[in-house]
Amino acid sequence: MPVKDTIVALATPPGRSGIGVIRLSGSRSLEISRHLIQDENFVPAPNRATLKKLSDPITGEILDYALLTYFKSPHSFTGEDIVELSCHGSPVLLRHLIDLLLSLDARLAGPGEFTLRALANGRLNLSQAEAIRDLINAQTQAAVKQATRQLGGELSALLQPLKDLLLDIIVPLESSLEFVEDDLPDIVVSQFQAKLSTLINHIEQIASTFTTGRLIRDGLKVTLMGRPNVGKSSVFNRLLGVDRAIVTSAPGTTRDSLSEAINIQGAPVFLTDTAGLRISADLIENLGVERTRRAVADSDLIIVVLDGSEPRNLQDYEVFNEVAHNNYLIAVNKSDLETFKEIELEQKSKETIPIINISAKTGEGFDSLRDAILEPFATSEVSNSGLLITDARHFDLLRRTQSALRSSADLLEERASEELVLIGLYDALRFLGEITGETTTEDILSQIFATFCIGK
Ligand SMILES: Nc1nc2c(ncn2[C@@H]2O[C@H](COP(=O)(O)OP(=O)(O)OP(=O)(O)O)[C@@H](O)[C@H]2O)c(=O)[nH]1
Ligand SMILES: [Mg+2]
Repeated sequence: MPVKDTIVALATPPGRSGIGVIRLSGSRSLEISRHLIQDENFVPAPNRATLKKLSDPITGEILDYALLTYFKSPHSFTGEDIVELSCHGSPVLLRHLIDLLLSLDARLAGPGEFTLRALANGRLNLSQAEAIRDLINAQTQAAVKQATRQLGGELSALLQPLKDLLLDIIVPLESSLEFVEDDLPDIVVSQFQAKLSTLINHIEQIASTFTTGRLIRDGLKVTLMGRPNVGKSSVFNRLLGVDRAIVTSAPGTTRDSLSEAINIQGAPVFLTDTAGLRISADLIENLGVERTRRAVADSDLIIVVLDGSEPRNLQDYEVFNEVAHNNYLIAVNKSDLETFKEIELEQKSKETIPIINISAKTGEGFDSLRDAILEPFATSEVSNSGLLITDARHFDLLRRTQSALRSSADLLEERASEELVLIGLYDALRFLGEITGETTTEDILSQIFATFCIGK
């Protein structure tokens, strides 16, 4: 990977803002910036902001008054020379300044390239670099907390004792390979076995946090479904806490799917209200029904809304047919009405499908509904957990570590030769190392950094 050239990118989001920060990293950062401030001899004190006039290097026209901050290698985020220009946050101005910097031979940074350079220069490890991406993308407080912990190096700290324990098995096995003529004595073998099973259990426990960790990071897609007028939009509004969707007493009010993000116990939930499911002569309504079907296909969970104040009808059964192959729960709405009846499902799967009585009008039953939404996905109270595995890559590597260790444990049990036992142990060590990036190959790195945004 070329790390010699000097890269530039907007570090703040595109759009109008109070300030916009342009960041340069590389050995020529300062030299390139000098052209914009038209002072060839400018030597800023590191880590200090200086107010400077930025001008067009050719015409001399003043473009902005900006704060220039210089971070001298190796004491910077990337480990290289960095110049940050805090300009006024006009998208037109910022684009023009970046164009000028590019014409002065800086190169536009690729996604995550600043962080990649930080990694290459040993300023952070791979799981910390991933934590920066996750922190920026975090949707809830709980996700921010997890990313910050990982950024602080907690994941690497958690894995280090495991690697040490693994080396405690590898090293004596290697030396017995060299020096011991006979088979390993039983007592030694059982010591190794005990250590291996401690390791396997520990990794199991860490990996099992992924169910909750994934939920916190990626969230859930939940779709409300039901025949017209059962109160889907009313349920949607109450879960949101604002009157977002239009509610009327006329069936067929919602024509198009409507999505909003909510937060349930720290987990981001993307909630979609849909058009009531019925076949109608109305073209727009039928298009809406098509969208409903698409939302259903794309959801982790469907909430089938029924009107508990009325008997079930054919349209309700039509809804059950639509969701038969999905993960769903049933919310029986309008529990505040006199005519409300708890439902008896004739479906054979009734024991496994949660049924919750609610009233979108009074809010009754909504706490149970929220719990029921997370139930199948969260193993523990979401916001108060310890460090969680949030990344599918990490989870996969932990699983692979486990199976490598298990195969070594089996071979040890069969008294197979030390060489064979060692293969799985070295694999396990490599997999653990890939989490923090000690043993990650170039192409995996580029895949990971492709998921970053530009300017990070
Ligand atoms: N009493 C009572 N009325 C409710 C409740 N929830 C919804 N309603 C009423 O039921 C009617 C339909 O509500 P909506 O939320 O528009 O129903 P919907 O399922 O979104 O309807 P469509 O968009 O037409 O499919 C409105 O008159 C609501 O005020 C409830 O819990 N109790
Ligand atoms: Mg509606």
